[in-house]
Amino acid sequence: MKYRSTVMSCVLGTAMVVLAATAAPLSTSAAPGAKGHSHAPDGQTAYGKPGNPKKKSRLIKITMKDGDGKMWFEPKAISVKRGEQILFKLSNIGALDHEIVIATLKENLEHAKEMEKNPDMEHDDPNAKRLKPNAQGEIFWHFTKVGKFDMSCLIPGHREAGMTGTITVK
Ligand SMILES: [Cu+2]
Repeated sequence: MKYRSTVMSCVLGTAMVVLAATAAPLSTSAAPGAKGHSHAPDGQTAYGKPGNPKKKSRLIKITMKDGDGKMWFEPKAISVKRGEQILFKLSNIGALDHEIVIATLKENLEHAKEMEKNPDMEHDDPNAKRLKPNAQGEIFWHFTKVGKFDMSCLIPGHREAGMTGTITVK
């Protein structure tokens, strides 16, 4: 529930950016709520934007696993070409709930701290998916920017237990 209000504040933040831009087109100052991540009108972020299902995509399978005190994704490293749309087919074959959040490393580390305060925060954003054991899901993402990005499970303790990986966009 807490997360939804965070999303709302992000939406409000975007609205304020738009209003500020209308009032003073040359202003480049950040609006309140814009820190951490920004939401452009088309969902553009520092790590890309939600995919367009009408355009072609490449499928990548990611499996979530846990056992012996460890938790991880398979594969742990993914390589993408700039401009590619990726359909991530997610499968949780572990014994616990898991999630995957795609973002910059900085954003995911900040987000992880919020999650420690609000462990029940659930994600249903285009860049994130939470799955119960034996559940499957999808993320459809358009990698529009070159860089090295992070994919992590932000349920408290999981990233630390190994549930993190990298997405390199070339
Ligand atoms: Cu997890």
